[in-house]
Amino acid sequence: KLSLGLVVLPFVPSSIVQGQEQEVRNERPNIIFIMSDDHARQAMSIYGHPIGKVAPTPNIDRIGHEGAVFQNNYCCNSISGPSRAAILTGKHSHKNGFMKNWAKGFDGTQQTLPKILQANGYETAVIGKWHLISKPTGFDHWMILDDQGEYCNPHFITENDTTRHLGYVTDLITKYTEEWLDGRKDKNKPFFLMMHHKAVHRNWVPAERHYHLYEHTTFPLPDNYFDVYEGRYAAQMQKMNIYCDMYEGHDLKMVTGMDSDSLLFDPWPHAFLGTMEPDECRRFLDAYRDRNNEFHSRKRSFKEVAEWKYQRYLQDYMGVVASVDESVGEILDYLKCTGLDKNTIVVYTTDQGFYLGEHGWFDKRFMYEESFGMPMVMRWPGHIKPETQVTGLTQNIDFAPTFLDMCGIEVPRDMQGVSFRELVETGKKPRDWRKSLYYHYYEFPGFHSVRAHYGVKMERYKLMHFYVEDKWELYDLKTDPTEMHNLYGKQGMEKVTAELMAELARLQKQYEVPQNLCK
Ligand code: SGN
Ligand code: CA
Repeated sequence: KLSLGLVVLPFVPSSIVQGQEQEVRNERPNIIFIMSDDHARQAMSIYGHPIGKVAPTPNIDRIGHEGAVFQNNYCCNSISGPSRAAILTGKHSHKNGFMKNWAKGFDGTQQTLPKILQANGYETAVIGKWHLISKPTGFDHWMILDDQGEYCNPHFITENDTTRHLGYVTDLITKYTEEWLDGRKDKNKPFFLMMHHKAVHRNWVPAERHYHLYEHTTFPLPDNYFDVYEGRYAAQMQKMNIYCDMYEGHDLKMVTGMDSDSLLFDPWPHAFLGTMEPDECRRFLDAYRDRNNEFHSRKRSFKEVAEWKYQRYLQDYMGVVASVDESVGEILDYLKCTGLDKNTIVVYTTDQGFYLGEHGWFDKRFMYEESFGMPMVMRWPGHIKPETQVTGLTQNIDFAPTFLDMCGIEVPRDMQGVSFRELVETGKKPRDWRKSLYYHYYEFPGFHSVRAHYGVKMERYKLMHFYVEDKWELYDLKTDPTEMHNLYGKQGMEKVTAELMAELARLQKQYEVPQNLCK
């Protein structure tokens, strides 16, 4: 039965990798969309960054090696709820109505990807972080974390109740995902599963088996860790600096002194140590004791403390990544064992990028590359060749149209994203592929004090406008990939600036951005 006025097209694979023909069945594919939270591109070894080299992610990389790695994938608004809403709807924030994390709930009556898939015969489920201040719609099964969710013994919400579940959040989500896959009612139906981890979100509490994993690892400090933000107004005004703004107890697990069990500043104890059972809490504090004692064993300069904090941050962050990577490995093994791997598209991505000490920061929100970029890998045997590199500009608003296209379902005209199926299946950019991306961040005032801004990214240049304060920034990503030198207003940049301004205006018109949202 069709609804929403949609047409199911006969499923014809648009390209078949030689030698794998026998594996491609003329069936609509299943989709497992695995999305973590705040997982930086720098922290996935397939992207070749020095951090990924020190702490590799072999299972996530496996998806990319067996399929495609997206080199230029971006979000449209670098924050959780808005990115999730863009993925569900294929629309920019101003169109789907979810522009900030905390303003109002997602309007679940609108058209969404799971609803369309469901109406076209897919069994749909979401398990894990939802973070849209609303009940999921369009899912046959849902089991979501309460708000951001807790790392230890988290609460899950279902249609019936909210219950605390004993265990580590990443492992529980993996378990419930496999249980759902096992228990699907009609195994002849294709399925669409959104598996959404809480990890790697703040405050970076590793699974107990990983407490010591990176304890003695030294991570490479970014060159611009001590950035002073010259010529960049909004960067000067933010509050997301590792050595100034990170909470020493909550985030860095620092204690008051030698052999102390009292954390330094932790504004939300109920969401951290308070979630652990007494024996778990003891083992946690014991695990950090020697390294915290070592910190207190001598006096350190401001710079030394700042560098120490970076190491502690990365050790915990990558410890949390380790369990996500294990989870991905487990799901891939599950698919192989059950034979589902042959006709299942597997995606691993995250809701937006993140800073791992670049500019001295953690968190996201800015249109600078680290947080604007969204790492993504995708495998689909018989359709995506191993080791495919996707270099065209893609964005989270494209996911819904792409999945519909891959499932042989017509893409509704009002979706603003476009299908990148051809890009990923051929590894080549169609000639008319987009040359620019639009970005718009709204959440100010808000956590971390990042000023509202919109902007345009083209292959080489990026223009950003912090519109409330009317401050512009322009970067040449070829000569300045870490965006340290604001070229706006500099001599010789007039022509480039005019071109970017025109492109920005064109995109705002194309996407129908109301002018009152740009002031
Ligand atoms: C929490 C975090 C912030 C983070 C937002 C949004 N503080 O409020 O650091 O920016 O979530 O993150 S915490 O100490 O409570 O974790 S998002 O990924 O959900 O958008
Ligand atoms: Ca996030």
